[in-house]
Amino acid sequence: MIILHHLRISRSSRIIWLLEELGLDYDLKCYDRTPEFRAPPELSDIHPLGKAPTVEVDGRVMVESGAIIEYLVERHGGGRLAVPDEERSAYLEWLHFAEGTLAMPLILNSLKPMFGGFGERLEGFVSAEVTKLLDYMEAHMAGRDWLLGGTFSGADINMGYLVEHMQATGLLDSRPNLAAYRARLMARDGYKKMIELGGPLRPPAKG
Ligand SMILES: N[C@@H](CCC(=O)N[C@@H](CS)C(=O)NCC(=O)O)C(=O)O
Repeated sequence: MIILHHLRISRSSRIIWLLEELGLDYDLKCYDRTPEFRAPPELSDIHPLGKAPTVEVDGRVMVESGAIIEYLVERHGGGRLAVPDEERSAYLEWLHFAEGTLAMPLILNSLKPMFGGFGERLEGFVSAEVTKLLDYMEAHMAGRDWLLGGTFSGADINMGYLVEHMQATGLLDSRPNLAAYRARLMARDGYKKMIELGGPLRPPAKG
């Protein structure tokens, strides 16, 4: 049995979505964030990093969303979300772009209020980087439904969580292709199930 350790309001929601799209049985264990918005100590009992997602599968404890998505699709997907050979290199590129390049500046940018803003040099670095990456994605999504074009894949699931950070920080207001992509992601049954089982992807906006 696959066990998913899910931290509420976090990236691990992605793996709920993936497991639902793959139609797999799994055991979902949910954890709440601490008042400091960190993972609780119990997650460190499962894996020393104490991060989410953490998945127990095939006798191993696995971390890193991109690796988990790649492994579950290939070993347990039974053909679901399989990517045609000719799209494989683009698939791997987008799957790993999400966490390898995009996540760090994007999430830093959305956590900025939590830190009371950044100094001038960090602010300049993060905002220039976020603008470059999102403009690149906006141009890529022109005329495409999904990251690979017509094929919905695990790369879209990895990206979906980050698209929510884009939305929450107003970055989609001037990027219609990415805004339409978000609407397509949200219309999927697996996305809806993810929210139903795992809760929201972002903390509620302060009124
Ligand atoms: N690159 C990793 C990042 C994992 C990660 O940083 N997860 C966050 C949740 S969004 C976490 O566990 N934060 C809680 C903490 O570090 O205390 C992945 O994609 O799985």
